Amino acid sequence: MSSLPALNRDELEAAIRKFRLEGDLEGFQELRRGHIHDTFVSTWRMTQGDGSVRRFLHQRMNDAVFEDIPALMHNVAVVTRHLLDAPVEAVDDATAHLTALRLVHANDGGDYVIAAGTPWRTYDFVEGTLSYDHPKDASMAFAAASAFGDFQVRLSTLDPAELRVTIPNFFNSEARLSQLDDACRRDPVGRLESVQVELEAIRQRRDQATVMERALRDRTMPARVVHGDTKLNNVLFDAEKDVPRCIVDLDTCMSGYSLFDFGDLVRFTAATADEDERDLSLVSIDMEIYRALREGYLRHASHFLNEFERAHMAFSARLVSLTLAMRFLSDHILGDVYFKTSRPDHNLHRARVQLRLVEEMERLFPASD
Ligand code: GN1
Ligand code: MG
Repeated sequence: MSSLPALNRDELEAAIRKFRLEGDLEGFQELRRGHIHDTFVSTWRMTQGDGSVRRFLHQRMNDAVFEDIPALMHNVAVVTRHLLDAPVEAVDDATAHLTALRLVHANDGGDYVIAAGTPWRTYDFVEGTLSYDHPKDASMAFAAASAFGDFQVRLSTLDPAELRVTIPNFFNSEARLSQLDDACRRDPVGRLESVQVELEAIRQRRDQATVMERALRDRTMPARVVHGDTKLNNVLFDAEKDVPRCIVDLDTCMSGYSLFDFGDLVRFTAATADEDERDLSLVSIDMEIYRALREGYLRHASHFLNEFERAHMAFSARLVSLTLAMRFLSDHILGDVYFKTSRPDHNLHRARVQLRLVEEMERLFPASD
């Protein structure tokens, strides 16, 4: 299981106190979310003024996954600043209440600190919001997709070259396939024999892995700044009004291709089951949600998508699922060294869900849809 070394309360408090936070620390607790970092929330009572309470979100960053933390934090700082400065172009229900994440500076003025041997960062906690693994209804899916489309529009004025590559080939399906091939050649924990069915499903679709990379190489499709992890739970919704308030998890904001974000949004949000469901008969695509995601995404993104991109929306949903299946399967074969796991064969179950989603998408809509 890939996770960071355990932490005691004193170490956690020492890390938190390295940031410019005012008032009395009342307490902190862990927030269990995500497969990569460790997240905590602290509560502070103001000693001046009305004695109100403020909360902050702290993350112990996983420097095994993100080997270049300065580059990662450079990107987060550039993107948050750009979002805070960029005006919202078209205001509608999905974008009217959006705010950007705000980093809290460390006492030394930097954007992150090293504490107990690992890197930490702090954000303002976005109060009064909730996140969802499954949309309540089609209008929530539409709003999330619309907010991600708007996010891309606002970042379209940021030169992709300003952002550093934090994980090489992160969006590159060809490279993910080579990494899987490599994992199979090494087979370090002897799991290869037991994953032949999954490997065969990927083998039958190998050709798909080259489509987007070829289009990027011959400039049929432009490289653009993307979010890179557009799961529904990376949109914080207003707890009362159900409208998007903030897009979070900016770690993979880098140069990529726009449809990656659309594909990732579909494979997570339109899925009828959890990402690690064991009963594959429950895993399919909710077509009403799928259609709402398309419409929502196009609400803002249609202004800049070119002909190739418009023609490959459905394909991208298949490809992003297939590629994530390769990643989960590689990690299973390598002995679970990347994604956090909490049960045996967790990554294998996750890979199976993604492969089932690919099959369901193939059954339910054409790639050229
Ligand atoms: C990881 O940790 P989390 O849940 O934000 C992963 C994404 C995957 C996702 C699958 C840096 O994101 O690429 O799509 O799991 N992030 C990284 O749930 O690898
Ligand atoms: Mg993420």
